[in-house]
Amino acid sequence: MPTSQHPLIECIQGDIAAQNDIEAVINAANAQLQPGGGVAGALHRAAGPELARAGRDLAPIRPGQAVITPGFNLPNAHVIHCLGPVYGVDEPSAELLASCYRHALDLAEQHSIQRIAFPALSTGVFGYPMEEAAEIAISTVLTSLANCSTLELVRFVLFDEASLAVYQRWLEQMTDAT
Ligand code: AR6
Repeated sequence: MPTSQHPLIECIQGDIAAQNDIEAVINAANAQLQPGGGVAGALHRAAGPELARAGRDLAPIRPGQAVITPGFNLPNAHVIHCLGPVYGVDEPSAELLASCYRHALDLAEQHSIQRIAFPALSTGVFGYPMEEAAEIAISTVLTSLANCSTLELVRFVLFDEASLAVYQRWLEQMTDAT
């Protein structure tokens, strides 16, 4: 069940490639915007080969950057591709991870997107500890939403129950504190 400690933010357990009611899904991309494992694998499989072709024109991207493409065969009109930092390698990691969330939300605003879904960027292959990554994700989105006018829903889609619990706790803590 989604949580609703904030009117515009929810956290669910699920698959980022199966968010049928969302206009833009965020990809945990690689610099070349090509298929990979985890999130990038799931989104490219569901979108079809045109997504990789669209990526070729925009690649490479740098850690912290975000670019937008159509969603092709996905149920979503857009994919926003973010290159998260590799933990302990791309520094400052926390700033680069926050920058991914900020740039993704900026792109959503520019394209008048109302409903957006994020996976837990950098917490898989890129090794970012879930606890630290969740704190950055939630705090950055909360701060950025204050300046957004078109966004109506930011959904965090977590792959497993443990990650969902971490996100829910941070969301609760930070919305109680404000
Ligand atoms: N839906 C939602 N979350 C998922 C899914 C899914 N289908 N699959 C995995 N996760 P990752 P990164 C979770 O590795 O760390 C790729 O190969 C996963 O459990 O996808 O940013 C790219 O090509 C983890 O918590 O992204 C890049 O090279 C989180 O999503 C590199 O990996 C992110 O895991 C990007 O690494």
